[in-house]
Amino acid sequence: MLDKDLKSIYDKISEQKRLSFEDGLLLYQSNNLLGIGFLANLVRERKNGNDAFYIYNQHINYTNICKNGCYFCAFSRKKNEQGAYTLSIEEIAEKVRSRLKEPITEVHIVGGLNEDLPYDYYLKMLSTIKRIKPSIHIQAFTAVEIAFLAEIAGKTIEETIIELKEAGLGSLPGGGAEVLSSRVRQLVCPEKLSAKAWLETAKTAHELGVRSNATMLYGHVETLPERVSHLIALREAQDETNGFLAFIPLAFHPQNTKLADKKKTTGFDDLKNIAIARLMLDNFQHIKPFWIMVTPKIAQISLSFGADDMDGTVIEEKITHMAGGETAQALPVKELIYLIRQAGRTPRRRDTLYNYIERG
Ligand code: V47
Ligand code: SF4
Repeated sequence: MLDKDLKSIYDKISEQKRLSFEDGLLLYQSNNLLGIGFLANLVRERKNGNDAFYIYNQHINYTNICKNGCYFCAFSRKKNEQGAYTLSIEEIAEKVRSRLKEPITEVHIVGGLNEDLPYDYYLKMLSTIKRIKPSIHIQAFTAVEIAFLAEIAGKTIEETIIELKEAGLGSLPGGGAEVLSSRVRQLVCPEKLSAKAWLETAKTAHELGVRSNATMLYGHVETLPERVSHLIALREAQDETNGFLAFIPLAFHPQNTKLADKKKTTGFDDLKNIAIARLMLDNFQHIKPFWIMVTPKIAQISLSFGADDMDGTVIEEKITHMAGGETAQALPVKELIYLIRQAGRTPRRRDTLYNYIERG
């Protein structure tokens, strides 16, 4: 199953040696999907045994009005454009209140960069949710939103994170990383926070005790070496802070975007990407395919290709669905458990920080 090139990577993996840029490129250039998956599975089982995690969570996208207008985004709107929306604090509160009976442990909040919202809106959003359900972990605002909030508040990134944390922020989602390359950002999101600033913001959060995720949006204009460099940039940041919880590859959905001429990613590329991430990111504990983007079927298979986390119930997702995503809006817990069991793994309900939760 392993040809000569993959055998050399097998040797490194067996000795727990770090893979180089060249190794990463070699993996991306190989079409030996089963060989790459086999290697990734070795690392996956070494790190997480037979566990496959999932979480009972709820997503809220508070506004789609965004000044950035990234070319890959079908979710964002300009202020007066049809379909533009902003949820009031009361509407957000109602979304949380309406599901109080469910054992949701995390609310995951991401939105656009809306210049009409005051800094206070974000603080109120956090404190209101915490008042309604004090035990909930709020995973909110990507590094891009954090940098924007600091700008509108006239504060440093550090001061902003401290205040958000006091208001109830638990951790940051991993969005906004896209591909950490100035060439790619210039082509697909020229207005967005730079790669360097994204990494600095994530590291500042980690230093303040706020963990975060990291993502990579793949399948548009990026080259294979740029994917490898992205993974290495994350690995180096993780060496410094150890603050990243999980890596989530995000498969680009082209429909309704300015890059609509691009093809959708294939299952082959999705699995390869997950497996290579598992192999390159030796200091990340968790690799999480987002089933909303890669489909529940690919997410399930990926549990044998390096992944150890099925994300969660999600409940109401807009970013992928506005870009032509055809997956369901939510997966019932029963279905997640079924998919995990059918893959021969042990389902583990987790909280945001990957502590086991007994199912009630
Ligand atoms: O940064 C935007 C991506 C991200 C498209 O941390 C698209 O657990 C695909 O942060 N096709 C936001 N992707 C979502 C996000 C996230 C999602 C799931 C889990 C976690 C986590 C975080 O969505 C953006 C961008 O990279 N995105 N448009 C699109 N057309
Ligand atoms: Fe705005 Fe985020 Fe969409 Fe970019 S990806 S346009 S920053 S909402």
